[in-house]
Amino acid sequence: MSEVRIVATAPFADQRPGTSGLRKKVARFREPNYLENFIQSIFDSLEGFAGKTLVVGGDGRYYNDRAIQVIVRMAAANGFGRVLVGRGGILSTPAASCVVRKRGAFGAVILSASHNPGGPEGDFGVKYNTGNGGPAPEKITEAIWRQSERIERYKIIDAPDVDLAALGVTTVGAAAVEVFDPVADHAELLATLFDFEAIGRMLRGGTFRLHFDAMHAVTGPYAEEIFVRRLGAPPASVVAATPLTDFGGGHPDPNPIYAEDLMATMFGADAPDFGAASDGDGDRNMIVGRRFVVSPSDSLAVLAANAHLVPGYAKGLKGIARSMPTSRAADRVAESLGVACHETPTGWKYFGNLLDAGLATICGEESAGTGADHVREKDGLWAVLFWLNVVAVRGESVEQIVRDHWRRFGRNVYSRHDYEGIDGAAADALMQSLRNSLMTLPGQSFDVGAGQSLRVTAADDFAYTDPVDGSVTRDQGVRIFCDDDSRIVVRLSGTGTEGATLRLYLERFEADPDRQGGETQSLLAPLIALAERFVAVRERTGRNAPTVIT
Ligand code: VG1
Ligand code: CO
Repeated sequence: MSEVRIVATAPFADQRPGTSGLRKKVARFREPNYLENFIQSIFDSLEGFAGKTLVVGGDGRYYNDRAIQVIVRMAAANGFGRVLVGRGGILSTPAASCVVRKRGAFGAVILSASHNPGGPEGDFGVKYNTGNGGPAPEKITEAIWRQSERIERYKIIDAPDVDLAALGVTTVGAAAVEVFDPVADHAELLATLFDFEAIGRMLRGGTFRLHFDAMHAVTGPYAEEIFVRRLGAPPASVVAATPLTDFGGGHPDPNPIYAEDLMATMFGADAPDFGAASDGDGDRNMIVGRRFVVSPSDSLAVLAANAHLVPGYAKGLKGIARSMPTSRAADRVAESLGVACHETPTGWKYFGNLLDAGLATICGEESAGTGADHVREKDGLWAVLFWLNVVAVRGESVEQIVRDHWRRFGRNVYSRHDYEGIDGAAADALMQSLRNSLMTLPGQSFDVGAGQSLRVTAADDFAYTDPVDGSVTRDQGVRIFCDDDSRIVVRLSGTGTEGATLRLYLERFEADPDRQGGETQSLLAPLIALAERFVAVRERTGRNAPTVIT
């Protein structure tokens, strides 16, 4: 039997996980020992996995296959008894979460940089999920980082590559390595939650047309199985369905800028009825009606308000949870349902405890992530099926459903402005100066043009106390509230690999149905002007306009 080899190594100074795992350029990950160090640091931060099962898979991006071979050999060397690998190395993030739960695995290593571009010049990423199927909580990610700073050796077994193309079990050292179908378990789970009869009738009926764009990322095989094979939609309903190592050169981030093909189709002549896309690792979703983009924050609220129409949620919701920058549209729904709406820092890892404790059923983020307690990750196809289920039952268009929601609950007009790739030092200085000004803002009134003024009622840096384990997370983004119930949020991204990305989140409530139909950026213009005054993006970064507006 092959021997465990102990390899001497030295720490890398940049292995602290961000919002969702460790993300770096592929070139960095390919440096000798870089991947090995991080994987060993994960294993060294965990206890009690001897003989247990580890799930491994990724979004199919460049270096996925090589990294999997290394991780399998390291898992075996470190004493895992069984390693489950998705065929072809493919496993969407929600499917990984599903498999961990279904097979009672100890945890999962998911290889993805999610919405970041891929290819030899692109990004790569590694995240660790625990036995509940969810992203490792901060306690663990910080332990991994500390371990990475003092690592001296890693363990690996020399063994031939596992054939990832063939289903079946082989052995590496003392571990059984099982290559399994990455799609089946997840598709089966989703089928238990939604009315596949009603959705299937709609998709096969010949009048309603679905257009799902997998953006050459991981969801293609899942979408084909679910929409085409199980629900009977015409094969042409799913496009860009083959996962490519560089996502076809695209940016697998489903928003109106990067999902340009989807936008062109949904805003073109003879547009389909329903458009959707997902991201690199299949956990995000974008919903587009005919010539109508649904804001992700609205999407969360609409799904919660219509959950009673969906079999898996007909008995009611235990609660709703949203990340802090996500609009408060969901809070209004929670209030009308008589359940709590929890507000967490950005990143899915904060939802795990709430879901495990039964404090929330549905969760969402403004970055186009929605999901529920069927897994412990956001789930792109879950959201698309949920929407299709609601459309099938209500027999209304996406646009009608959203406009009706606004009339009923009011509209939380919402937008995010991203400034990507700005200078890191300038970004830090901007945040520091903003934080320094927080104490002085409340009570001040500001002229925002057109004879209007806004008064700041409160300003802080968001901190979160987990209601389940009491852990406290600070400095999660600056919030500025105004007297018309509007809000400005500013934070730096924790998923980028080059420079800094500044995210500016703008939200204003509009109760008047006659004014709800306006264009988002014009409705937010006074708030945008105010934000520029506080944040001074132009002056501090030299940028005149955001790179991405969602
Ligand atoms: C972004 C989003 C956040 C999301 C995270 C991971 O983080 O804002 O809502 O949870 O990406 O999503 P940040 O720190 O860049 O703002 V995914 O689908 O890229 O794993
Ligand atoms: Co993702």
